[in-house]
Amino acid sequence: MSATADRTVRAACPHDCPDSCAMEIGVVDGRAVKIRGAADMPFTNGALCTKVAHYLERVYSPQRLLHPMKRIGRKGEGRFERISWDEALDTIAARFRSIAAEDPRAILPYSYAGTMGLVHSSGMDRRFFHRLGASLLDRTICASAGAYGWKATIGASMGADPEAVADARLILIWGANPVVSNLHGWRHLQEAKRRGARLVCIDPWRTRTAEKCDLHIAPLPGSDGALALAMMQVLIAEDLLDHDYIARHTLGFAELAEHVRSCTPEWAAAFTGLPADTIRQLARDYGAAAQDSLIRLNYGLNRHAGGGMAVRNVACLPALTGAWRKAGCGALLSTSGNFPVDQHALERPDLYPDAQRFPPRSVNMSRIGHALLSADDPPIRALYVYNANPLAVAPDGNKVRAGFAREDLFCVVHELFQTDTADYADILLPATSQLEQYDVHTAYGHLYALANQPAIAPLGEALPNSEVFRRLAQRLGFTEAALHESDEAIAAAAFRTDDPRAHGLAPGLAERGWARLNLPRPFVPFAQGGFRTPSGKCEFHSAQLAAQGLPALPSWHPPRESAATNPTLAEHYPLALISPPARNFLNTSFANLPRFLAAEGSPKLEIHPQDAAARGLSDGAAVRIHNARGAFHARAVLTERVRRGVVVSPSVWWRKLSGDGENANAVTSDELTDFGGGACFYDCLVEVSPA
Ligand SMILES: Nc1nc2c(c(=O)[nH]1)N[C@H]1C(S)=C(S)[C@@H](COP(=O)(O)OP(=O)(O)OC[C@H]3O[C@@H](n4cnc5c(=O)[nH]c(N)nc54)[C@H](O)[C@@H]3O)O[C@H]1N2
Ligand SMILES: Nc1nc2c(c(=O)[nH]1)N[C@H]1C(S)=C(S)[C@@H](COP(=O)(O)OP(=O)(O)OC[C@H]3O[C@@H](n4cnc5c(=O)[nH]c(N)nc54)[C@H](O)[C@@H]3O)O[C@H]1N2
Ligand SMILES: [Mo]
Repeated sequence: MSATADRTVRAACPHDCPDSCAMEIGVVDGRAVKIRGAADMPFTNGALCTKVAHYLERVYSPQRLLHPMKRIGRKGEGRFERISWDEALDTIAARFRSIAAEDPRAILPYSYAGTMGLVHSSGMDRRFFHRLGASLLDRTICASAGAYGWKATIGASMGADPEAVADARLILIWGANPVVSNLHGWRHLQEAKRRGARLVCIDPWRTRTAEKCDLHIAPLPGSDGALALAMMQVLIAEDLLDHDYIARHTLGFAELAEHVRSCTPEWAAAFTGLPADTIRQLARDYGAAAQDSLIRLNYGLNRHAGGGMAVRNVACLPALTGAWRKAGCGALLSTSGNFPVDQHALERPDLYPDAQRFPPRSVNMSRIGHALLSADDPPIRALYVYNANPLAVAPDGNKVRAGFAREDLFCVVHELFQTDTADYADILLPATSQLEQYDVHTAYGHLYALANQPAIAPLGEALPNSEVFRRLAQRLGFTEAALHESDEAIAAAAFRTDDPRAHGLAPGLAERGWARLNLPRPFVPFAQGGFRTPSGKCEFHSAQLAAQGLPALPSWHPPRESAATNPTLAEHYPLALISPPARNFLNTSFANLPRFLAAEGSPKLEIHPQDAAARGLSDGAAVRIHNARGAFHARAVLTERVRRGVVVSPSVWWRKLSGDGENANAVTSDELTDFGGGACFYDCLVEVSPA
């Protein structure tokens, strides 16, 4: 580190990103002065992304919340007055105690991945709410549909080794934008390209990633399920198959072949908006690459009504060609299932007090507006938000705002910043940043665990999540030892030490802050089958899905909102809106800091010049994007990066920093996906008008 640093601290990037970087923090006189990617950690490779390279601006931002506060204005107004931690915690404990006396399920925790650390996102917090008997939160806002579709087919969140992909010869980057949202994974994909691999990007939007690929195929949003079915049809009809792999390691091939017989490229053309020849050629190229192909999926294609099935259909492809046989080939969505996390030890669901009297209840986080406004029994009377900014990120934002505005709702928000959600808090608590807390991390885009040592003392009166729950547990008289363990003790129990994959993790984490799972290198998980499904095979036919009343075979589940599948709606709202990650924001994190706001400028809407002309819109014009659920404003960017009929608004903006108090979630729907109860952010028809 720099010559002036007193010491260098090993840290881990806490953010919700596949790359989970190892970091080194240089500290002088108790102040962090330097941050860089760990040079010795192979996946991080000494580099950080454009956001986290400037993480110290976030840590030391003058916008940081530094002491507890209570609301003095109206809900949403954002006016607060400083109080002591004692007053804040006494107030929360008193409210929780009185509500819990009637029915603890009227209390709801709301959290997602502000930090991905196990201690501060699925440790003491979960223990506390389990012990309280609060409603459970179904954490569906990002990946649950795709994860479910993958799991039904492959059995666990496992796939190709991200560090071995340079050996693939054909790479389909499908519903993913690694240049923006998986930068360190992109390095390996680029290496494949340098070695002669052909890269094909499948994305309705011509992203930075698409620009760098050899071919960009732009299907209509939500049509991937049909595209993958048609690819299967061609592979089977033209016998571009690995019969040996299919016979040994798959289940239901005969039914699949029969089932997809009519799913020709001509059939899929109508849904995907792609020429049948393009689809047929893609399938032939994929078949010709045989075992040397990789599909790098991310979650873009899972944010649609049929998102679970779309991922399932794509996940079937490598078993047909036998691509799972080769290192770095097959497919990759998430690596998270490789980590032997001891969820029970971390979360302690057994602490739930009285399941007889109060049968556990789950609330789906993707429908938080609905949940707060409905007359469910019991209604939600108190909400504790941490690691999340639902006012800005949850779908159907007007409903969400109406729910949070309920005068009778007691709302606690624990945050680093006064977010849109914080404005609705009754009690607003200051949270520590990653540099001020201890944690351990898994990853979903590589195979290394990470440890994060605190580099500096907490700023102001900020406290980590775990400490607030320990103090609340104390006040509520919860005496169980699990509610008073240190962060280090929680972390020490995070991995199942009896699992061979965890062998050697602890010393590696302690010595240098990262350690690869004890897996072969390269890790080729399904070379000899061994899928984690009930049959141990890649399940083209899933009895599990059938038992739940879902289609057993890969099927076409159309978008809820599209011109082809909902023409009546499309008469009023003809344009399909997607609102994927902006390069300089991380969900809404970083989206309040001057550097990143300056880089993004203002909310934008990319629209095809012909769609713009039809509406009298010129480049740079202020536009109103609207449907029956709501409206938001942006500047029009006329570009052929989007095809006709599709518009793109890079996200997620803070509502109060966007100019009109709204963002793209003003128009998104809180209907759920086919599998896993996921959010349908990109299944959204709108109209665009001059503002
Ligand atoms: N810079 C940055 N990085 C991030 C994030 C961020 O906000 N900013 N967010 C993090 C998080 S939480 C996540 S979950 C990941 C997300 O990372 P990704 O999964 O890569 O991002 P997505 O929003 O899911 O969208 C990926 C691509 O899918 C495309 N897409 C949208 N609809 C469809 C469709 O129907 N079919 C196909 N084929 N493509 C479609 C979008 O245009 C987009 O380019 O990234 C993480 N990394
Ligand atoms: N329109 C649209 N909406 C989307 C998406 C999209 O692509 N388009 N993407 C969706 C996706 S993939 C996701 S994952 C969600 C993300 O939604 P969220 O997980 O809510 O992500 P953020 O908006 O980054 O908010 C996280 C908050 O946690 C806070 N935080 C960070 N660390 C800590 C900590 O240690 N303690 C506490 N108490 N707080 C902390 C941060 O300051 C930040 O305000 O958004 C979804 N919403
Ligand atoms: Mo996400």
